[in-house]
Amino acid sequence: SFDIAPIISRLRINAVNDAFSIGGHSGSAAGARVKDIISPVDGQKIASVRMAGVADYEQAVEAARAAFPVWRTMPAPKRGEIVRQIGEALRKYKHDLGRLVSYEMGKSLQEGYGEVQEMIDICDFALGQSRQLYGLHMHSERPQHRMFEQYHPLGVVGIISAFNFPVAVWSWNAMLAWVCGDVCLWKPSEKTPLTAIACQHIVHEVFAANNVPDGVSCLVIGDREVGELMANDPRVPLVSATGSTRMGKAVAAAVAARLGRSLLELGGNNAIIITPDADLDMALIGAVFGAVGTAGQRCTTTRRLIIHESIYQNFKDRLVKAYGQVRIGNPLDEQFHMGPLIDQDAVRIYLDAIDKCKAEGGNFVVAGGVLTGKGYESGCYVKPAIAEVRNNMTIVQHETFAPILYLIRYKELDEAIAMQNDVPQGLSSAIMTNNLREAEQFLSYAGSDCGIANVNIGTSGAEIGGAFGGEKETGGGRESGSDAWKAYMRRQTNTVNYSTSLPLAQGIRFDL
Ligand code: UN1
Repeated sequence: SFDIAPIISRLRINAVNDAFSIGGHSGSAAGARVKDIISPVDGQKIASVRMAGVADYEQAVEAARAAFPVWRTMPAPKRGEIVRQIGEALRKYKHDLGRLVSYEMGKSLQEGYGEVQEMIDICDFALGQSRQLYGLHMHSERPQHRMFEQYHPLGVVGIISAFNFPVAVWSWNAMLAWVCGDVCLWKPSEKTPLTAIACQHIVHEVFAANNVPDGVSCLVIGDREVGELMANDPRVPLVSATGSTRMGKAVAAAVAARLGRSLLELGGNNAIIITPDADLDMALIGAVFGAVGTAGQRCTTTRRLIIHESIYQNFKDRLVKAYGQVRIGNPLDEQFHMGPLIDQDAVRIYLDAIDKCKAEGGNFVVAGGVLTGKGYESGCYVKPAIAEVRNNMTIVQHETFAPILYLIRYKELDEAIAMQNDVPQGLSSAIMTNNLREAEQFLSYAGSDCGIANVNIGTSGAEIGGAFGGEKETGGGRESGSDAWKAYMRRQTNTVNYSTSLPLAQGIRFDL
């Protein structure tokens, strides 16, 4: 059996004391509720954490506020240099942190390492960005006037992250926020607090070596209540939240009520369109990895395949055969492709979705089910399933965070694109084709309505350099690369008059 203890100790997780943490100092109000963190891999308890209450939250947010004036005074490239050092520290801890991600969350070891790599990549990106927080210069309509804009830090950025990418999505937010001069208050998923505590220690090691005040990185382990405190707190000008659409709507409403900003990255219902001109070998790998990778628990997971009728039977047969080769088991053992779901609640939701799909007339060509017996003692391992459905079925319109793949057939590309778009979510999408006209139509204004649209690549596995996020119920936010940094700053337009008179804009005359 896998021994997590040395990793826990190398990552310095003394979890029971870590209800909240301000830099390297952790604490907990007396009487705090204790939660056991159970690995979905083997059902063993990894550690217990204390859940923060209002007083803990208060201490953390005040520490963050106190650190802000110091941090924002440091030049952005200097902040970038510190983020570079965080990237170096993550390289040093990649092996341990990747294993802990895999053990606490259940994703395959390859994906656990991939997640840490994604953090390292965003550190590199943020370092470069720290010298490129550009505003524009514009020509004034008035003589001897200079007009320009600049970006200033916002203050405390609240980050609510989900269990499925327990650390990478936090790092997209935190690394950019830090180079932008903001301070961060992080509420990780209560299902995966240990990786968050490990990251807090890694970051603190670097911050302490650079005399950065503790409050620049604050962590609060808690449940929904802590998220609500953050969403309602005017001291937190930006709340960046990743998770379900239900959670996002609640956060958005609370933040909007105080006219704060929210940055939302919510559910997806991602489809791949497979046309007669597709390379079917590539389509097969893209579809299978997209559907079973991370056991179907990515927001970018491939949930629907929209397949042309002329290749439908052939592709379905190949898919069924490929699913027969997917090895399910301990994600820390690299012979397995797919690990467990996060917990038994997720298993119940998966089983319920299968029942609902059947009740609506779905035809399962690969049956699902819960795995039992040796190696599956945690009760969280399930079989990836495939069902033939209609796009308008209620269950197909819904994002089920599990490896259930829906097959839909189409005749005309217009119809395929319409079905791809005809869901409430708008995160990721893909077309498999070697036909230029089909590809360009898919990418055009009349094509995919998603934030991410790929050609000959599956729906998951975006690189950090692009803006990440989606439309409609996905929440509209963009994180990570491109100009996503702008969400973490406030823009100020400046006009300077260096003449000896005071001409008014729009030619208005006002003489005294
Ligand atoms: C998520 O599932 O919340 O594009 C993020 C991907 C990963 C990030 C997924 N790079 O699949």
